[in-house]
Order: sequence, then structure tokens, then C-alpha cells
Amino acid sequence: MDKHLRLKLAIQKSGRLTDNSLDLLVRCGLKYSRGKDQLLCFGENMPLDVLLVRDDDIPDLVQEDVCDLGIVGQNVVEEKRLAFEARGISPLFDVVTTLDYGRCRLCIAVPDGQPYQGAASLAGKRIATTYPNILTRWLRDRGVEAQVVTLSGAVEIAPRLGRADLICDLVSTGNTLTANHLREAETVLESQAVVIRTPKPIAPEKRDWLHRLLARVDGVQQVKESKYIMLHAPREALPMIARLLPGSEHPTIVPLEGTDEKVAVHAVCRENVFWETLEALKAAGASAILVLPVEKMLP
Ligand code: PRT
Ligand code: ZN
Repeated sequence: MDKHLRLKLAIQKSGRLTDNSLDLLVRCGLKYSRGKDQLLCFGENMPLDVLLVRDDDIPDLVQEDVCDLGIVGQNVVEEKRLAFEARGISPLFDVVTTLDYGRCRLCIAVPDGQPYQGAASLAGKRIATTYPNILTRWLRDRGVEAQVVTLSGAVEIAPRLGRADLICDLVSTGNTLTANHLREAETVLESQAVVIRTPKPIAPEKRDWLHRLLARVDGVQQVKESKYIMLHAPREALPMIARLLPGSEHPTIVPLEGTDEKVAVHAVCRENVFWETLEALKAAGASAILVLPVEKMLP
């Protein structure tokens, strides 16, 4: 097939999002071979090439129409969007799906022992960050005039080096803050991995696969939490049982051979099913309860 008719998707080459992103693509049915230079995965059963790059470059690759799609942290997308807007350039990447990995938050953190009395108390302070545009907008929205100190890394040591009074950095477990004698004061942005795409029209030959891929991504996301439940229930208990099934719309009711009082109930639950739910179902009259994992789903 013509090289230009293959979809191009950028993901992080090596970092926190890499394994999950490749795993997602495999779950979407992609079989790939990795090029010698390790910069490209060639889709063998889909017209899809996966470019492996630094996460910071992913929005730019979509912006420049080198890639049709990208998987990257919401934090990076938002920072780039604001940076382009500040330069009077329209961002050309739309967030189409939120993924269930790469969760973190961009936080303002203050040195231990230093009091924090709300956003207004940041006035006149120096805040070190690698996310100057997101932080500047957050401060402006609150009418706070502080000095944003832009660093390219090692933000957490800036206060100890005397380069800043406090920091604004990504946090997931909080261990890095603790190790550097800092504590969280404000959440500036909640983030996770997202799929971005170009808002530009895509060649018709590629469009079909783009839609198929995005539908499969949604399917994979839904399946992760989903369970298939089967149980037996007395007819009169059905309204109660339907209410107890988490995130399920229309259960299937099947007659049971040899009885009119009891029926079988089959339902897809789009949320995890916990022991508590099973116990509540049993208390409501259900028996022979089975919970099965869902392998694939196409809504
Ligand atoms: O080389 P490249 O530029 O591609 O990678 P990178 O070093 O810029 O990114 P990487 O792999 O560290 O992170 C990629 C994405 O993962 C980020 O853009 C976020 O969307 C997401 N993510 C999730 C995180 C974290 N959790 C995270 N904890 N990114 C960074 N961190 C860092 C944070 O900056 C701090 O240094 O981890 C430290 C804090 O972690 P805790 O667990 O101690 O709180
Ligand atoms: Zn990066």
C-alpha cells in the first residue's frame, strides 16, 4: 500500500507511557514489527505506523501533520496548547479519548514547615516548574502575581538550591515530594494519558481505519472494568436485582426449564463487580451467581 495511505500514530519512545501504549495497541489487534532503529513500529495487519518519540514532541508531530494521532499525557497536551495560543498559533490537535493510565496531578508544593494560606499567599513568590503556561494561566485566573521560574527538569530540588520559593510539578505517589521535604498545597491540573488527533480532514483511504482504531480503543477501555454476570433469580426479585447490577442497562431474562418462578439473568456490568455486590444480590434472592471477564466489546 502507498506509504502515504498509512495512518501515523506517535507514542512515547521510552518512559512511563510506553508499555501501556504498546499494550493498548496490541489489545486493539495490532501486530507490529519494530524497525532496527527502534524509532518505528510497522503495523503488519493494519495500515498503521507507530512512531516512537519523546513525549514532548507528540503534540508537535500532530500539529505539523506528520502524525494523524498521538498518545500523550493531558499535561503535555495542555501545556503545548497554551504555548501555541500564547504565540498566536491555533493548536491543531484535539483530545478524542481519555485513557486509563498515566494518571498524575500537577501540584503546587511548598517546603515543609512553611505555611500555605491559599493562592493569594503566592503573590511575589518564585515558583519553579516545567509547565510555565499551565501555571501562568492558573495564577492569572486567580489574580495572583507570582514569578514563574521555568526549568527543564529537577524541579523538586529548586527550593533547596535557592532558585525558587516553591514548585509546581507532577505528582503521582507523592514520594518525590516527601523525599525533598515538600508538601502538596494545590492541584493545578489532573492528568492522564489521552489520544489526540489532527482536526484536519484525513484522506478517505485512511479515515476508515482511523475510525476503526478509535472504536477499538474505546472498546478496550470499556472492557477493562466490564464483567458478564449470570445468575438465577425469583421473578418477583427482578426489579431489585436489576438495581443492584452495577453499570448495566438492560439485563437479558431467560426462562429456566422446569420452573416458572425462577429465571436466569445475564447482564454486562460496565463497572467492577465486588464481593459486596454479590452478597447483596444473594440477599435479594439470587443464586448460582457467576461473574465472567469480558474479552472484547464493540459498542
Ligand atoms: O523522554 P521523555 O521526554 O519522553 O519522557 P519524560 O521524562 O518527559 O516523561 P515521563 O516518562 O517521566 O512521563 C511521561 C508522562 O507520564 C507525563 O507527561 C505524565 O503525563 C505521566 N506521569 C504520570 C508522570 C508521573 N505520573 C510522574 N510521577 N510524569 C512524571 N512523573 C514524575 C514527576 O515529574 C516527579 O519527578 O515523577 C516524580 C513524582 O512521582 P511520585 O510518584 O514520587 O509522586
Ligand atoms: Zn518529556
